[in-house]
Amino acid sequence: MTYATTHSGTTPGDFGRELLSNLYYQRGTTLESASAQDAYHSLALTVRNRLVDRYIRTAAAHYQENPRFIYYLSAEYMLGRQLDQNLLYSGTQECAHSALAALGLSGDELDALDVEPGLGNGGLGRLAACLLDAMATQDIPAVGYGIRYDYGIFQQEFQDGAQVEHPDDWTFYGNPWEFHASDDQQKVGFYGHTEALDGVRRKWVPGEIVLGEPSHMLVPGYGTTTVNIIRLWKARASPQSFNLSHFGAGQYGEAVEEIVRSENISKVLYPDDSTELGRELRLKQQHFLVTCALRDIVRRFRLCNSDWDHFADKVVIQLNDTHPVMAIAELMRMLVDEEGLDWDRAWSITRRTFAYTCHTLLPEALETWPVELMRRLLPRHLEIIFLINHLFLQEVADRYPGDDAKLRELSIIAEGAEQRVRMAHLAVVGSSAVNGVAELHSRLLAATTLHGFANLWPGRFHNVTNGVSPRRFVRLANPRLAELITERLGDGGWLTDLDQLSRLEPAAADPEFRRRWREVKRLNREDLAEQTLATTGVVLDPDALCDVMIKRFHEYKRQLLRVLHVVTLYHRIRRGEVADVVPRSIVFGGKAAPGYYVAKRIMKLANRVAEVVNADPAVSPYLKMVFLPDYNVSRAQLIIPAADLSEQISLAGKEASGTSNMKLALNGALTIGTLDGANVEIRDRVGGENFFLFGLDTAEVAALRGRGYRPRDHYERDAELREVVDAVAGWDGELADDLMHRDEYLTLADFRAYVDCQDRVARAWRDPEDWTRMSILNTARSGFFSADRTVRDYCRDIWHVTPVYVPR
Ligand code: 8GP
Repeated sequence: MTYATTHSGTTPGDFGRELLSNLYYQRGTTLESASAQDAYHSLALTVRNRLVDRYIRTAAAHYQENPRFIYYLSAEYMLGRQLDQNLLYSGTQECAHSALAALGLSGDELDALDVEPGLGNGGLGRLAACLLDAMATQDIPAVGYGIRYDYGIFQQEFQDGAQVEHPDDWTFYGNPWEFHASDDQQKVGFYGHTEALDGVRRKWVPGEIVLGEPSHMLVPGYGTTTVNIIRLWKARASPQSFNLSHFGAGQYGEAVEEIVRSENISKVLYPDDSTELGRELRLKQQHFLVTCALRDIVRRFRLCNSDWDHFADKVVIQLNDTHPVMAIAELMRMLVDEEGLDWDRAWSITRRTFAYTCHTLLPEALETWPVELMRRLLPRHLEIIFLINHLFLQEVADRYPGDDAKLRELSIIAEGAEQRVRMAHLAVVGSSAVNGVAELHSRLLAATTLHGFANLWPGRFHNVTNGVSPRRFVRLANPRLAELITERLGDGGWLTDLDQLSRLEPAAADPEFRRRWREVKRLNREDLAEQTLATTGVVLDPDALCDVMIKRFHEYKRQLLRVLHVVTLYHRIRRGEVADVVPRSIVFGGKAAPGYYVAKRIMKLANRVAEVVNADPAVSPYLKMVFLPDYNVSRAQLIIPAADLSEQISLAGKEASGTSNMKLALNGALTIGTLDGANVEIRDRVGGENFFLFGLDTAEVAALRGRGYRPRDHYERDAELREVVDAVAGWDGELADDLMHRDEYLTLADFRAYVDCQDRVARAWRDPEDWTRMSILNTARSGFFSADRTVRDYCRDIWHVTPVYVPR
């Protein structure tokens, strides 16, 4: 198999010698006495070295060219495992394989030691990783900025069906992919007070200083020389923080108190914000990230530039949701207070520099911070935000004279019992571009959530439909499919030009190709069955329809609707009504936020139903259900290639985009879904006849709510639904009660359409030739959902950057 890669010329002999040298000089050992960790770290370093050459050349080319850079600021990145990626991207997969064999090392054993970085949580974090991958692949000069969390989101385990969270100490044995730069620290202030300087300028005197210590990981492009970086910041206390006299007095806790307080800032991703202290910690994290990132961006700008008026020509700062939005106030503070620019000039630079991506439509997901908390923690930033708001509201008043309601609607400060800073409003006011992440989402944002702003500045609003990395989610996740596609299309060029997949369309009519396609799916289902058995003890039938729902647990995503359908099938099978039943493996994956009580109940219900279904000998030949714990990128890479059916069943108008829908369609799964998020665009592209559509659309949802939704009516009207809800009541009365009386996400309203649609799925599955044809067409028509296209859209509409080619 040959794929376009940039590195050539390494022989297994060279590779093996370098590995031994790394073992000797970096781990201080020899092959005879090396532990598995020694061997893994040496392998990782050998691969990493291949990328370092390219990184140095990339940095040199960027220095020479002085291009416009994209600085991507994100609270999370779900990078996925690095070893398989970096072997592929450095073109050393095969020679590493031979070298390891020659040294008597097991590649699989070492691969198992490669730990997925715990820097991300969900869709927004994985999107950030896909975009970094695509930017490097498209030769776009870019740096990702994030926090180097000590503990990732959490490791999920089930006890008695309930989610139990364990700390994810992802760097316990060290992280060979990371370069530390402990001499390049930044100082980050908190608390304190402000003092008058001249005019609007003021001096902030922080009450506490924490150090930000950077490290970076390499982000290689595929099929090109470019290697970008992601720079991560870890909070450190100054060496003086250790209290020697307390320690001497045996007060060991007090001795390290200050260190612990400082270093808690980068301890965990999304600390629980149900307490006052938790909320303060989250705001601290946000300020910590943006301060470190901005100082670094300014340092980089100054390497080749001196005039602030060129800043926005050289710097684009993309805000990934609202978590990094404090950067707007911090840049203003740096420019006005520290650099002495006048306000208007600083504001013009700031506004031209930032762009903001919104990832939600749920009003409750739009962050706001209490003014009082901000006043205490970041007094100068609050003053700046008030001034930005004051000037902005003058603009609004000029545009809508006498319209106080408009001022209240758009103000960055929400009034009420407690004043709060609306971060999304600050983001829109302080950016030159705002985008949603799918066509429907962008349209709804402009029509509802950010309606007033879209009227004020229509030109500022864009859509950039999300995309996924075909390297990660086809080539690495599904090598069998990648090989089959490559065989048909001629070479690996499709991996960087995914529209080429359309050339597979004629193959859908070729019986031999369909047979091979089915064979790949079947082998992938066998792999999944093997792993499922090993991790959960549940036996899956590799010939059964593999029906997957993989995503964060959230009520709006409606995992509960999925469970209701499983119970429906269970009842039918028990009654012997199997006309519309085909053998299925129901696969769930996903975590719930630790404090999200209802999501956790739904999860527990799913596990309970799985137990009942799997234990019933009359049912299990038709139905198996498994909840794979600890869903992450690695699990996604296992599940997606095996999937036949992709469950995208959120209530219309709630899912911003979804990206597992894209990954699954790209791997030949058919979607059962509502007209929500990017499902709409997937269906437009793959064709309505190759997509199982059901349910209310956004207009119907609004109309139903307008009439007054009464879930109980559905219960009373539909005997099968009644039976299902009654069964749920037996397992979890609270959930059943909520469904009957509130049902915020219209689960009962969509139940019948969903179940009928699932019956259509079963009938379609009975015709393997036609199913395979549809599956191939889903892949062939999903080229649009490449993250490369997403990056090209950002470049064209928002960033206005061009690639910088790095010589080989
Ligand atoms: C997600 C959206 O829910 C999903 O529809 C979209 O595909 C994805 O972002 C990428 O655009 N949003 C989040 O992950 C999110 O809001 N996370 C919150 C924890 C911040």
